[in-house]
Amino acid sequence: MGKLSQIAAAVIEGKAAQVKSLTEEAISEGVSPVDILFQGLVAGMTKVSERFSNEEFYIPDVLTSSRAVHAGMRVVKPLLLDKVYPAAGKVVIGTVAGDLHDIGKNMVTIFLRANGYEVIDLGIDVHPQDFLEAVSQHQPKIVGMSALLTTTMPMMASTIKLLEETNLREKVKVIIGGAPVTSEYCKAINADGYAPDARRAVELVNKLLRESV
Ligand code: B1M
Repeated sequence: MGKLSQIAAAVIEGKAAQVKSLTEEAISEGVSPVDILFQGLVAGMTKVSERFSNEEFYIPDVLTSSRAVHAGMRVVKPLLLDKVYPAAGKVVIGTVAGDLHDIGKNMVTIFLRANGYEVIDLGIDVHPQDFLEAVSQHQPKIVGMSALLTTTMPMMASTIKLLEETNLREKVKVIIGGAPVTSEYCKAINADGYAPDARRAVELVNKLLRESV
């Protein structure tokens, strides 16, 4: 089995220490950190998602696999960020209120930072008021919201509404993402853009900032 498949398998088995050591070995063998992220860590997590949907896996299994993904991400993150870029712009990002899923949001954060953006990561369970305060304090060009639950997606709309009510909406571009989010939902809530994955989130931010110049 190749190193990337071994990493994916260790994620599925929820073996954080093994994921960490396999990731370190892969790096020392010259495997690209981006391939480790997508073909190792995310590939493993995708299988976990499928097994969870098929009821072969339960919440504790998903949780141990999530921890294993984070163990690998901690190894690749500095390598994706080791280049020095001029500051491309400031982004405030968070997972919306009531939602604790952060793997996808963390990937978007890593990719934005790797592309020269200064990212203020507000973490998980970020309430509309917290986004508002971060926008006032940091004055970013972009606000990014992630949601993985259909029940928490409306928090994206609530945050945009609050930004509108406080006249901060026109100062920022709002982008959204997460597995249940769609471009139709993006239009419906008056966000500026939706990205289905971390790479396209960077492309979207680049595009929005080019348009706003
Ligand atoms: Co939960 N969970 N979970 N979960 N979980 C889902 C989302 C679910 C689809 C599983 C299922 O039932 N099939 C389901 C939601 C159903 C729904 O709403 N329709 C679900 C549920 C129900 C729950 C609980 C309610 C379970 C319970 O307690 N009964 C509970 C809720 C907790 C809460 O948030 N309040 C819960 C808990 C958990 C864990 C804590 C165990 C764990 C999260 C750990 C963590 O994140 N630290 C977990 C996980 C891991 C999942 C699944 C299996 C995997 C999510 C993931 O990390 N994917 C998920 C199943 C699924 O998604 N099919 C599931 C990998 C990640 C790389 O992808 O996050 O989509 P993703 O991010 C992508 C893109 O979406 C995009 O880029 C990323 C990378 O390319 N993207 C953005 C994401 N954010 C973006 C932002 C952007 C742009 C792009 O701009 C700002």
